[in-house]
Amino acid sequence: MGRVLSGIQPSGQLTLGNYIGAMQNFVKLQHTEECFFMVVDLHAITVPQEPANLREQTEAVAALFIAAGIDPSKANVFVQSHVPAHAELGWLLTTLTNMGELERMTQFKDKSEGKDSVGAGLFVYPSLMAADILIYNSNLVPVGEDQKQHLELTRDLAQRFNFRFGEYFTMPEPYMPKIGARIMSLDDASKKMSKSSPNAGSFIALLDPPDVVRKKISRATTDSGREVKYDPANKPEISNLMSIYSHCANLSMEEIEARYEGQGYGPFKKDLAEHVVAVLEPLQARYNEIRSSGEIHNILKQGAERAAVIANRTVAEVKERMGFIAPR
Ligand code: ATP
Ligand code: LTN
Repeated sequence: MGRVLSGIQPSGQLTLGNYIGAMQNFVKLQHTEECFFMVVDLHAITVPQEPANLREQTEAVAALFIAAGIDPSKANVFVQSHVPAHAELGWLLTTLTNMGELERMTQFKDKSEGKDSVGAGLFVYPSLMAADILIYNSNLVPVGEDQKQHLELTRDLAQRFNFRFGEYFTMPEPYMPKIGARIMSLDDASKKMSKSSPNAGSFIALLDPPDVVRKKISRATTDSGREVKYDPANKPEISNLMSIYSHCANLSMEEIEARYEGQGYGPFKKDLAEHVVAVLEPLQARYNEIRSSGEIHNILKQGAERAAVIANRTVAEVKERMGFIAPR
């Protein structure tokens, strides 16, 4: 059995991109691996968050994990800040990280672009992410394509630590869906679907009501042709919608192409909306149940307790190897 860790930021409404790129794999991996799934609140505050929003979104993301099918008796679900060892290892790894490595990170470049002032936390964010992963000696990290570069840095830091202080950390690998590792915006297929987009029409939120989903899909940008064909280079908009279709209806691209041959985009979009709604409706019903029961707090408490046992052990070992003395 391997170890799996991943995190999602409570920085807005979770989208279909988060679901297809990451959460569907969380659900799959829980059956065969030892899993740790976190709401990464310490990462979310690398851009300004209103305290009331942060509180609400943290509970919402945790409840969405369960609503999406994560079984808390199989996987550990918890909040990053409830296991303070993450922040401690984050600092230790920050001291092993070079400025140049952080300057190259595309997520940092994207999120700091055009801003007058950028917090130092946003810059050192990848070292904390490396700590999240290495603290459990995780070997698999289910993420979307945008996180690949952070994973590469994590491996470099693990190697650097092992070289300087003796073999200790496991080398983690990204685990991505073959299709759908990068779901694009509905209004611009050159941009990733993002929960922090100012245009709500660009993403489908997991909690969007059915009619909103139908409207957003019917308005999604397409090319001026009429052939439903998977061709990401020449038909990026339709190919993106087909990736969503494929995940929600569990059909291959060939099956989707065959189904809409000669029919144009109208019937395709209509059916796509119904497949998305069929995935989201039961998820939303479970979400509402979990939120109103208040049971999420027990789940998070248990998850953090179990995670802390392993995380604390790692930090103690790392500090010992780096030459820190323990209190006696
Ligand atoms: P933002 O878009 O606001 O920057 P985010 O959604 O990328 O945030 P997280 O919430 O931390 O950031 O992402 C959680 C997981 O979802 C990550 O594994 C990320 O790679 C994945 N993910 C996010 N957006 C997409 C997308 N459009 N397609 C596929 N996977 C995605
Ligand atoms: N950086 C990720 C969120 C994240 C994460 C992690 C993902 C924080 N810690 C550990 C996987 C493993 C993001 O922005 N999507």
